[in-house]
Amino acid sequence: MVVGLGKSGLAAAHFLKARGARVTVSDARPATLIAELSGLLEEGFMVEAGSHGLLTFRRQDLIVVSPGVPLSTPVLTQVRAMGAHIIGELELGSQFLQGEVIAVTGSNGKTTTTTLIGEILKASGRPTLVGGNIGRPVTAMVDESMTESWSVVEVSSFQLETVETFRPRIAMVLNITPDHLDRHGSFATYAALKARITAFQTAEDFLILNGEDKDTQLVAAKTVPEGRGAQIYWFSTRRPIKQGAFVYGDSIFFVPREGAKPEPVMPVAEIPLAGAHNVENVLAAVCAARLAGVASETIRSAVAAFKAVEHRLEFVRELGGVKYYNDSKATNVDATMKAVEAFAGGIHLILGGKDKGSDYRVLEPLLRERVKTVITIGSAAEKIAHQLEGVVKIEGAETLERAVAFAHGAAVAGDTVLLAPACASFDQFENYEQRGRVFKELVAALP
Ligand code: UMA
Repeated sequence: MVVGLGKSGLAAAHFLKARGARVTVSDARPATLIAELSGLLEEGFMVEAGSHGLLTFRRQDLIVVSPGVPLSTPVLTQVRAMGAHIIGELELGSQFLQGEVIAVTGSNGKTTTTTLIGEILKASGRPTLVGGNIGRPVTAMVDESMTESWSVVEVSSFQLETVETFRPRIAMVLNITPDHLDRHGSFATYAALKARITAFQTAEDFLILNGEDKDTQLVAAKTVPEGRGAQIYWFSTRRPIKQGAFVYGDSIFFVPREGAKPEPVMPVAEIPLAGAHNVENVLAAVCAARLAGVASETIRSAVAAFKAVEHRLEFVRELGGVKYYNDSKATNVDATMKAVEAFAGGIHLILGGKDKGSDYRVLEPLLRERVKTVITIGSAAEKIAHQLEGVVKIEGAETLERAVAFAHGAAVAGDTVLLAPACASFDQFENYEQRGRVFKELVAALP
């Protein structure tokens, strides 16, 4: 049984069928909205559309859920109580993936870091696959994997909810800040889910953690006490550390094991990405690549040649001295803070979309310091305006189109117009990518 017919569900269903399983797929969307429906029926899948029925879910040997389907979905709670075996698409795929796995989680920076590690490994000549939450389901990577492969897998909290053996050779937690609280209920549950990335690692494996983030330090506590956890490597932009990667003076260093001499890797100035958070992402990637045996010179040239990933603090255009940046991937408050921190001041910030139970008041000091206007869009607009009342000038634009038009009128030479909305996009867009593309089109069309 496969639940959800998005990218993950479709990949998992075909993966299972190719291995001889009799597969039923179930999606809450009505049949008329499932474009693949007739094709699936023709291929011999049983399909349930419009709801998840208990009868369909009972007596299945295995239930594979898509990341977007919470374990708390009533039908899953019911069949779990009856003893059903439920795993996620990542768990399924990882059981069959050949070669070594590097798994990247964290609240922010996952996609950039995953892509960067992929580029470094490719530059070193290793057969490299990149997938997971970044967009290519793990079950779709399996056939291409070989014993010599390195798979770099971006992993979300949604996927970690349903792992039961997932054991990456190298795992990392970049940072843990509040996100997806609407799904997970509390920050504690969300942070505990992130820690599951190391739950099945052993002393032969490596865990890379952010040495400046107290919640990721708690992840270390999860792996160490039993004495059978992964070997921990830290990264820090602020201080030399005993084992891992750090910035000292103008350069990045790596210490392969406690007591060893720090190896110089590259000057910080050669990192071609904006924002201090990207230095952290590079440090994490340096750690992973060195642990995978890639030479420092290869890492240095691959990092220097790296281009910002689309929708992540992506420079769009300069018009009349005003710079426009697309950070549509900033779908939570912490990501927005990092985006704002990348600019000294004069920011017109477009905020809003679908609220995820976030507290926007934490933005207050940064808004006071660097932001001229907050321009709100989407269904979260009212909550944002209410929470930030009196902090900064707020303009309610409702749509992205009006927000861009307003920003264009208000900004003067030297200012920055930044889309870093701190919210999901689903109230007005298909996904954050579409939101980012619409923003870029609107900006490109400005006279
Ligand atoms: N559905 C049900 N029942 C439900 C809920 C959903 O049937 O109770 C159905 C929907 O009708 C839809 C399907 O499930 O047809 C969607 O499944 P999905 O939400 O898992 O989406 P996929 O297309 O399979 O994409 C997922 C990830 N999406 C989510 O985690 C929400 C993609 O991450 C990922 O790229 C893809 O698998 C491949 O691994 C996106 C994401 O937003 C980028 N991730 C979150 C984030 O990064 O913040 C975690």
